[in-house]
Amino acid sequence: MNSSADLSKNLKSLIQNFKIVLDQASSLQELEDARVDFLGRKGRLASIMSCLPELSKDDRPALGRLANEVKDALNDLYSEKTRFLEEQKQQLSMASFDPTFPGRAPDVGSLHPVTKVINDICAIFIRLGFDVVTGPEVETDFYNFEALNLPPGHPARDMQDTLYISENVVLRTHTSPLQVRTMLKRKPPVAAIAPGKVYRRDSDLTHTPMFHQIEGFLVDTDVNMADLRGTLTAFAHEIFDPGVKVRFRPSFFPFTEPSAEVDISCVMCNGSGKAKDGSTCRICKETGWVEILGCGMIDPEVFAKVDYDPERYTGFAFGLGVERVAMLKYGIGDLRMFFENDLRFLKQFA
Ligand code: 2U9
Repeated sequence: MNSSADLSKNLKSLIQNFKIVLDQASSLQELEDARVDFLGRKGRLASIMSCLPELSKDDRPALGRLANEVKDALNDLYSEKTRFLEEQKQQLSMASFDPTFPGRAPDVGSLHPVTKVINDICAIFIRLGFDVVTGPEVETDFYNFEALNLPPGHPARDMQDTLYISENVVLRTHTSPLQVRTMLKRKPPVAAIAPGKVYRRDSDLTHTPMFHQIEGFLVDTDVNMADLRGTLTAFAHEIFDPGVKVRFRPSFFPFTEPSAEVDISCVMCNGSGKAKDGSTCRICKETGWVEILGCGMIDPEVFAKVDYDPERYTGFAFGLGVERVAMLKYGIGDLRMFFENDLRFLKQFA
C-alpha cells in the first residue's frame, strides 16, 4: 500500500532519473528507449499513476495534478533532447560532406565492337565513293533468293539455313536483298554497301542464328576483276594493316561468276603459321592465311532479274561477316562474347 507521500516522492524522483538517463542517451534510438521506459503505456509514470486509486479521495486531486506536472516536465525534457540530437546529427553529416572531394564517375556507355567495326567498314567504303543502303529484315522469296539466281530447290534455300515466316516470306539470310532493291531503284553507275542483321537456322560454337553482314557492289560499264581486286585489297589494308598480304582464291557463289574468296596473312602469327612459343597458330591452323570475305563478278542472270543490260554493264559484289572481322581485328577467340553483353568484355572497347 503506497502513501500519498510515497507516491509524491516517487513522482518527483522520476524527473531527476529521466534527466540522468537523457544525459547518457547519445542517439535518437536511445532517446526513444528512454521515452518508452518513462512515458510509455507500461512505463514508470504509468505504473505510479496506476496506484492513484489506492489513495483517499482527499489526497487524489493533488497527486493527480502533480502527476500531470511531472508528465509535462518529462515531455519537455524529451523534446529538448530530441532537438539537440537532431541538430547534432545534421551537423555531423555536414561535417563529413566534403564538397571538394571528386565525384564518382558514372558508367558511360560505349559502342558495341560489332557496331564499331560496321562504322569503320562503312567509313572506308564511303571514302571510296560507295553509298550506304539499309532495308527490311523480313524479306520475300524474290528479293532473298529468286533475284539472286537461287531458284527453288537450290541447296542454299534449304530449310536448314533459312528461317521462314511463311512459304513466301523469310528472315533475310544475307543483306543481298538490299542490293537487289537498290539495283531495281537506280541505274548504273551505282556503288553501294549494305550493312545489317541476317538470320540463319544455325547455332553452334562458330555460328549464331543472327549475325551481321556487310555486302557491297559496284556496277558500271567496263568494271572488271582488277577493279574488284584493287578495291578489296585497299579495304583489307585499311581495316587491318597496310602490311597484311592479300590473296584471292577461286570459289563459287550462285550470284557471282567468276567468284573468289579473299584471305589475308594471319593477323595473329603474321603469316608464319607458328605462335610465339613455336606451337601451331590456332587462328590460321598453321596455314598462315585467314579468310575475310567472299566476292565475284555479278552473274549476268542477276542483271537480267533487275533489268540491267548484261551486254552493257558489268559489276562486282562482295560479302563479309562482321563478327568474323571483329574477332580477327580485336583477337577475340569466342563468337559468343558478342552476344553475352558482359560489361567486362564491352568496356574494353570504350
Ligand atoms: C547481288 C549480287 C551479288 C554478294 C556476295 C559473297 C560473295 C560472300 C559471304 C561472306 C561470309 C556471306 O557472311 S558470309 O557468310 N558472302 O561470300 N557475297 S559475293 O554478292 C551479291 C550480292 C547481291 C545483287
